[in-house]
Amino acid sequence: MVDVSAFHCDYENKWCPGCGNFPILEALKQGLADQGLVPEDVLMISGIGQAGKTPHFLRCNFFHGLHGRALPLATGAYVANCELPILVSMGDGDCYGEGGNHFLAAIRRNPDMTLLIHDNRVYGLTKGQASPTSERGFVTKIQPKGVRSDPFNPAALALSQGAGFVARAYCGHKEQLAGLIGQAMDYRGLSVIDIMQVCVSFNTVNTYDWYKKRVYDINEQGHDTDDWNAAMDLAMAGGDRMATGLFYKKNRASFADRVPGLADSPLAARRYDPAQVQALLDQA
Ligand SMILES: Cc1ncc(C[n+]2csc(CCOP(=O)(O)OP(=O)(O)O)c2C)c(N)n1
Ligand code: SF4
Repeated sequence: MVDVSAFHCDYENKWCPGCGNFPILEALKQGLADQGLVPEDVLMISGIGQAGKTPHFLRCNFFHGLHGRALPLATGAYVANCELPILVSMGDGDCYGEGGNHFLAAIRRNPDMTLLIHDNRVYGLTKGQASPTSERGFVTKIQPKGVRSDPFNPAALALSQGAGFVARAYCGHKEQLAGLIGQAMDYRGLSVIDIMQVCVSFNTVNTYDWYKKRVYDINEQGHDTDDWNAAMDLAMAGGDRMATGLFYKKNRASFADRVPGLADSPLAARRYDPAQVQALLDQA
């Protein structure tokens, strides 16, 4: 068993005290340690935002890319070495706004990686603009009369597009999140975990108290994770009860299963053979 402290990193952390990113980071370390992984074997890719800083505070290999672009970067790393455990850390603005089309493409391609979306329903890093998951009416400095658009429903969208592993978690329930991260890493294909995260500085609506009254664990209540219709009902349910847990799991061909060149061994493990390259050039 790997100790959680193996993933500890001393880099100075400037997240606000009380930020929901802290328990997510702790759950992440726990989930990785439970997998028996060591930092040298883990790759995390992120984009821009408070959530995008997560790998700075985790001992692991990481690449911090552009806003919204973590998924294509991670897909590139996966194509190079489809045996690497890859995690992607994004904010709701990063994943569903700037990177929305990459989210759709990743569901279609189904690369084997774990996507963690820290969904605080606001743009934290840029000081509080509305995000795609902000509730209609949510007031911000640049939306003083409230957001006019309807919020995006991540779990429902992922389910509707055929994602094979769809979960929703809450930052205040670390044990549950660590368990979901473990299950996501065991799944072969894209696993999506939308994590409801508190932003204590710029979202005074969706607070710890607000969530505490609403969240419940569907897996403790015997939800059937094979049942797509039941999963969709849970994802769509509004009101005062907010479902968390693994909504849906189904085996799908991963990206490596679909591309014959990746089936035998990862590209990174193959020897460069200049003669083969020359032969291809000669044929061109
Ligand atoms: C192409 C581009 N557009 C806009 C920005 C400015 N920007 C930086 S972070 C961010 C939003 C961050 O919000 P979110 O992804 O929800 O993450 P959080 O900070 O809340 O964790 C924006 C708009 C940028 N860096 N690059
Ligand atoms: S602004 Fe919000 S998301 Fe960013 S560190 Fe502070 S509490 Fe966390």
